Amino acid sequence: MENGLAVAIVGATGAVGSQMLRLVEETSLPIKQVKLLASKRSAGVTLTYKGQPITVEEALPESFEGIDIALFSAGGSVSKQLAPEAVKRGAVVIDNTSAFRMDPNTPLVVPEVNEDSLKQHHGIIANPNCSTIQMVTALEPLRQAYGLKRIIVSTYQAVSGAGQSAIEELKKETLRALNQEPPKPEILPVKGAEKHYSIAFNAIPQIDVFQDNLFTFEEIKMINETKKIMGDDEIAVAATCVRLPIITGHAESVYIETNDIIPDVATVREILASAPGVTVADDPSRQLYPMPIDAVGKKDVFVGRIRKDPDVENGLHLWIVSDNLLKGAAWNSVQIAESLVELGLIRV
Ligand code: NAP
Ligand code: 3JM
Repeated sequence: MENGLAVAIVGATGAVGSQMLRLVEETSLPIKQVKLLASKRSAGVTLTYKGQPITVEEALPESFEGIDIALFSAGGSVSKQLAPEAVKRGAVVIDNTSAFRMDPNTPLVVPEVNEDSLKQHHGIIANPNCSTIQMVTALEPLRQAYGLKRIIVSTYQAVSGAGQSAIEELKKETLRALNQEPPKPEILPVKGAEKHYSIAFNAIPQIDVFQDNLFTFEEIKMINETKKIMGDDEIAVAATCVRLPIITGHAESVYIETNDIIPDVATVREILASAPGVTVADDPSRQLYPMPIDAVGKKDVFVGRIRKDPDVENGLHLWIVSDNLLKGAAWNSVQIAESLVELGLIRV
């Protein structure tokens, strides 16, 4: 048999899947075959991989015959149905949905934070939520240095996190507003919800559905996933997730309380500057801070506006920005695939 990896992308036509395809083109992994899967609707569509046309096929259980790595990004119900079928056929699944994230048998992985947990996988590896990934990537080096007692985060999230149709809705609603036409939202804040609100020139404090405890599911994902990835249920986490009229790039205002007192901001900048996957952009004297526009297309997590709380000696404020489709989704997944090979957990 030919050496190399056969990789399937499930949801290849979507906002996340199309980024996965670009990153699979760039990776140094030895790839012998790429299979592109989506729903019946897109079967027959042609996408390109390294300049060669590949026809998208309908994702079916038998699609995974001979596949080594399956990158799933087609929603939770597709993952629940097809990820076990892929595993049954010998594939390792890297799943971008919330379907398996909190399953105790499924590692939930951000390679910069808990790469070793990949060793415990049973066929499925979960990729965390976009907002969780960028936050834990930036906070883990500070947790290592000072210990972490509490996190309070408010997010400023881009519409691409809700898929291709939400990007279209932002564009349409913006045009309608500029043309003084009445709003006609059909997707946001949540597909299929009773009410929809226009995202144009707005801020919507609802991402995903409400839970009994009055938090939204996006907020609950951030809370639960952060504890699981950092391996510490004692960290207090509270989140408020807000959708903004930005196409790509999530921003987060993050407040942390550490166990040990942080000496000064310069030390925090040094720790973060030497951390993997993190870039510090923090110089108020030059008006330098991260913004979603500058993060688009980049793989790193950007941190700025670092300040010590004036009243709480172990309190620190940070502003964390990243491309939600890259580190928040597709890049973290491809990184996991690269880690699996580096750790010898997958045969090439
Ligand atoms: P999207 O732009 O709406 O794309 C959805 C993709 O799923 C399309 O390729 C679509 O194919 C495919 N699909 C839909 N139903 C399917 C079915 N029954 N069988 C096979 N494929 C099907 O959404 P997206 O933003 O790329 O997100 C996709 C999923 O990834 C989300 O639902 C979410 O679970 C996850 N996600 C994760 C993160 C993260 O933070 N890790 C971020 C965003 C999204 P068609 O072209 O055929 O419709
Ligand atoms: C981001 O199953 C679905 O309808 C997808 C909902 C969704 C998720 C999720 O819960 O998997 C949309 C956008 C995510 C995510 O990454 O958590």
